[in-house]
Amino acid sequence: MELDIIKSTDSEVAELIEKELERQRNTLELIASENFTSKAVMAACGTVLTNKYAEGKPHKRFYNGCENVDAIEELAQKRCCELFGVEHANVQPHSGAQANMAVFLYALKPGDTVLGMDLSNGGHLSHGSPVNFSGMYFNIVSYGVNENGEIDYEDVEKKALECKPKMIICGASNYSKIIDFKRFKEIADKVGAYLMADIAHIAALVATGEHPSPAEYADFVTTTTHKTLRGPRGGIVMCKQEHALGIDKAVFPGIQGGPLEHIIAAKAVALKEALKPEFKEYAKQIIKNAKALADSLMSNGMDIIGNGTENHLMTLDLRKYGKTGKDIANVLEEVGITANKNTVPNDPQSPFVTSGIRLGVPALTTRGLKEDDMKEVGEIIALAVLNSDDKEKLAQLRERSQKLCDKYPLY
Ligand code: DSN
Repeated sequence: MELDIIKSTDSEVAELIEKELERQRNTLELIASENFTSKAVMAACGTVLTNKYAEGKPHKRFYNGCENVDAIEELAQKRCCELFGVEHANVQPHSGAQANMAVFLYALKPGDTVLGMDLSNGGHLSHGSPVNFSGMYFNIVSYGVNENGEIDYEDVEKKALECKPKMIICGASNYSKIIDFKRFKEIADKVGAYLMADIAHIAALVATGEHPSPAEYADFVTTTTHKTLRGPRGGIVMCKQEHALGIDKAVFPGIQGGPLEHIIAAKAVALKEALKPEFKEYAKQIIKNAKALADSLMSNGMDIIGNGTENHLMTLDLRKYGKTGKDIANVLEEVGITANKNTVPNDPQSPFVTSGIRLGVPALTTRGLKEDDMKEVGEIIALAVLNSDDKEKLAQLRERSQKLCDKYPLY
């Protein structure tokens, strides 16, 4: 940590960073989209590369002095193509939403129809939410999930045949089943639509074969780099060679200016880590840990949408206890567990209140927790739900979660 250097210039910011480090060390992180990068990834973010402007792409920049960032960006592209088995990768998007926006800009005209997963059913803002550019400038038709939290592919096909979308989006922010990319491709082909797969959440699982890959089916594959992939905050668009030029132009100058070469360097480092055999073990452990957590919660009487999980996350359904996601997320924070409220299928509560909690294990798996530990985490969560008004019991649970934090030190 470079905290001492920051401290000598700005003690206020340094102190807040220090507090955040302590928060991360002393809480159990179950937000499904968060993770802990390696020190190497973090160090790359804080390098002299932040000083460099490099609009354009490697060897076709608008400014001089780009030979080093060219080589770094090419390394990131090459590693990404190798890891995901794709023909082309643009590693410049500042985020997953920017990666998705670039695909929209390249593949669609304003007003075109897009079929995407509804946000409150597990989709993403940038898959057509009315409050996002995607929902404002395009005609969005949404599909959802059934009570078991599964995509109804018949329904997706029916909707596609009715609305004839120019693009279908698959991939989600809260979906605990395997996504059938082949089936989505068949539907897209029936109506002549592009297929975009947003694998932000499951990137590590896809990269390591723990989840089927969309690479051979989707025209565009987008991801973030900071979730299961364990890199810096950022996005990537992958595509077949025929779309490479158009996607590159959509990223720059279409929606972004200068790329963040320090973050691209960190992406390169993370992608190198993800190509190592240890990363395969990490992805396997994510699956085992998620299953262990779901089993522990269910054996302690909790309802999980779909009765389990096939990936890294699950949704705890609080309806039978008459409790809300908003309240329980706060209770969990009190016992040292960070998670987010989330809607359940056909949620009677608004998205600001919700009846569910999304739980994901990538960060705790990075920290080293194994199945037995997840059993304990499941018990702590269940007891917190059942005793949410009992301050004394919650204090005891806080001690139990602190024990796990102490057993697996962070940084
Ligand atoms: N905010 C992310 C998540 O939590 O899934 C999606 O962008």
